[in-house]
Amino acid sequence: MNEEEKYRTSKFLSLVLRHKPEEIGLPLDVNGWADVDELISRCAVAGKRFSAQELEEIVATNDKKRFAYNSDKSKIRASQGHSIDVELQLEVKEPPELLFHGTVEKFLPAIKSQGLLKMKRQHVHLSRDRATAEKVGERRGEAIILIVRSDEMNQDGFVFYQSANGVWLTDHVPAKYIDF
Ligand code: HQG
Repeated sequence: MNEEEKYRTSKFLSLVLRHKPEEIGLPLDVNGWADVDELISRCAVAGKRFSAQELEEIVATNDKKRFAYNSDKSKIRASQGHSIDVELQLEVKEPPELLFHGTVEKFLPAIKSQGLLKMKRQHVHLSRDRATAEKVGERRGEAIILIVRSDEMNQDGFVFYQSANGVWLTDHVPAKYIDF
């Protein structure tokens, strides 16, 4: 499998493991896990063919470590980013003093009045460094970086989680904790 094929397969895996498992009739359990053999066979029926070994390579080399196996590698799930309702059983974790969020200009008026909302996903996504937030924002145009005073939020009782691949997650960031 070349880099382009790996990239396209990883995009497809994000689609079925985070957003639309029904597109290929893939059952996910309440914690978001799919059976690896079933994933491979259902993807093949949908015209996306890859072997168990190729899947392992995609999981291992994915730039953001988006997917994770269970201990015996019989199951796989996305580590974060879901729009479907899954219980990832994330551990509550104390955040660093500041976290970053990359967005674009057109969302600023709404963010200034409502704060950061989770929109279609299950959490608001925050990055631990500015460079990562730049990449997130650039998906939509010229990135605007917002600085979130996460330690202050935490002291005020807001809960933070960190996904298996290092993304910081929370339910809502009120505007008063954001430096624009
Ligand atoms: C914006 C990718 C209006 C928010 C990335 C963002 C990340 C508001 C968009 C992960 C708003 C939601 C998540 C408000 C927030 N009014 N707009 N009140 N509050 N927004 O894609 O953080 O490559 O759901 O600024 O790298 O951009 O898929 O969230 O622009 O880690 O693994 O609404 O997705 O990861 O967009 O990105 P998203 P996000 P993957």
